[in-house]
Amino acid sequence: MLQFDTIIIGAGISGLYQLHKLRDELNLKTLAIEEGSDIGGTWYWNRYPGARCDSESYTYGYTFSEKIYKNWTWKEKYPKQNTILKYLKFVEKKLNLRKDILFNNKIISGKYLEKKDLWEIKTNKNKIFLCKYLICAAGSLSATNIPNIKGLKTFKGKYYHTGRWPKKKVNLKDQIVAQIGTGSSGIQVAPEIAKIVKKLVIFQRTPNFSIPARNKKLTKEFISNFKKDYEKIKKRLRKTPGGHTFSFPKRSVFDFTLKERNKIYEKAWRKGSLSFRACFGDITKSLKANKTASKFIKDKILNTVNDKKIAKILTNFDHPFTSKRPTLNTNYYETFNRKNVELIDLKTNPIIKITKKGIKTKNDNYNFDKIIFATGYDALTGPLLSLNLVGKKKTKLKNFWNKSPKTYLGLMIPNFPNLFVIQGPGSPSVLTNVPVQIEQHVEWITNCINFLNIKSKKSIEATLGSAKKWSNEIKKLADASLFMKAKISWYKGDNIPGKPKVFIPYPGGLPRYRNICNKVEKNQYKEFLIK
Ligand code: N01
Repeated sequence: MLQFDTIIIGAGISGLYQLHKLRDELNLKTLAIEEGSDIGGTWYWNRYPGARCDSESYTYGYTFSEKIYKNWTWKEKYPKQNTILKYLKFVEKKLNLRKDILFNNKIISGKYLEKKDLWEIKTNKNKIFLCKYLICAAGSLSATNIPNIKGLKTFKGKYYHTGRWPKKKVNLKDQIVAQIGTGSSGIQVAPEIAKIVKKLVIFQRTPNFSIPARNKKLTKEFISNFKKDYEKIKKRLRKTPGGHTFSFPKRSVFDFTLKERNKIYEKAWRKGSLSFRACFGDITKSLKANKTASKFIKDKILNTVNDKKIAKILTNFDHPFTSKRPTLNTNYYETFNRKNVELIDLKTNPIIKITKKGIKTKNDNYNFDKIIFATGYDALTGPLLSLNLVGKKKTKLKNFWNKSPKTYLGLMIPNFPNLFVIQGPGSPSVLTNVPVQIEQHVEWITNCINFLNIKSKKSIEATLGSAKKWSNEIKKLADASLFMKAKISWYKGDNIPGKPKVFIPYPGGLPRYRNICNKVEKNQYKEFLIK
């Protein structure tokens, strides 16, 4: 049985950087195990038509190496899925990581051997490994959710989930296609495939707020400036709550007249970016202020979509803007002006079942060649639970988390010593520009393992007390935010039947979170149980 100092689960953005840090800086015998046949994580699996990142390219990537930052050239404002994959391959090559990655192996179980202070993990290819430290870098949005709709197995056509899109080209030309789900993924897929399919029927449960992306080619001057500004950008990304270059101004919606306010919204709308939510400091904090942004967006949609009935369904919002993940789009609303696109409001016309030939709703019966599930993920906890982890005293993670995920800092779990989680529940993760949070996590974990090794320690474990305090801190912050005003939100587990209904990520912003983690590190991990 092969033994390693550390095993990393996943070879996406986090797994690759973690492998580099542990192998090249701490000289640890390290292996990354990846389910896919190549690196990339999210960007390996999400090959659906239109897949693109919502963070601006020059802010989306590693900043730990000036050389890597400056030697890669982003050419578009928002990078395409395969561009990000190329970027990650470029980084992987520079750091020579591939030789320490085992591909095509999915972890099916992990057991902590208390007497040996080792993790024993098994893969679906019957490989068994031992390691002292196990690091879960499996992503926050990798456990796909295909809703359990009656009859799916009887469907004679093909169906796909956006997050597990096949490598082989999916032929959609002249096909009659159903798309279920209108979140970030669905909003990107629809305009792309509407151009090639014979007919596209979009099933919407809840309308989402979406801002135009206004993607464009970057000018030579812009490219040269962001490379020159490397240090400045790196610092900036660490200072803002979301790890983007924009932060929230002090100015309130109510410091301005309606005309002035709309001018500010209009400018941001024309620019196109997630920074629309930062037009004013109170949009994400006060319902009254938020309503002005929601109304602005609603009016824009009503003015774009020709059919008034469809426009109404698309703007029948049941949650404040930003209480769910805001999305960016390229011609999403314009897509509903096409003759080959239909919108079904699942609120009034729900799906009864999937049939051999298509989908039966309360009012209609549809035939489809293909069904696309853009139905999201069992976010944050799903990837960890799928590993079937068993910690100290035979504690199963599934049981330990049956009422809520319990972590300290989102980084470690009581009863699961020497298991570190990157981007896990209880960390800012999905509320941030992800690579910025990933770098912070990887660097914290590396420093912690280095500390333990220098001090010749056997194990580190989060205490139940600190996990409890951390959950309370998350609850307090979430309760004071607009996030809890969303009726169905994957941030609080509403999208998965049976999932505990608690706010999952840490909503206090990256700088505050980073400070807490830094203090813990400076304090030599006193809050943890170290043996
Ligand atoms: O998933 P989602 P996603 N019956 O959960 C609907 C990141 N991301 O893959 O709103 C019918 O947001 C569900 O309806 P409702 C980003 O962080 C980033 O789109 O729950 N419908 C919703 O419309 C994002 O937030 C990028 O009522 C059902 C949709 O399916 C996260 O990934 C691109 C249903 C799911 O939306 C997830 O985005 C893509 C059911 N049973 C993703 N169950 C970029 O950076 C769910 N739905 C561009």
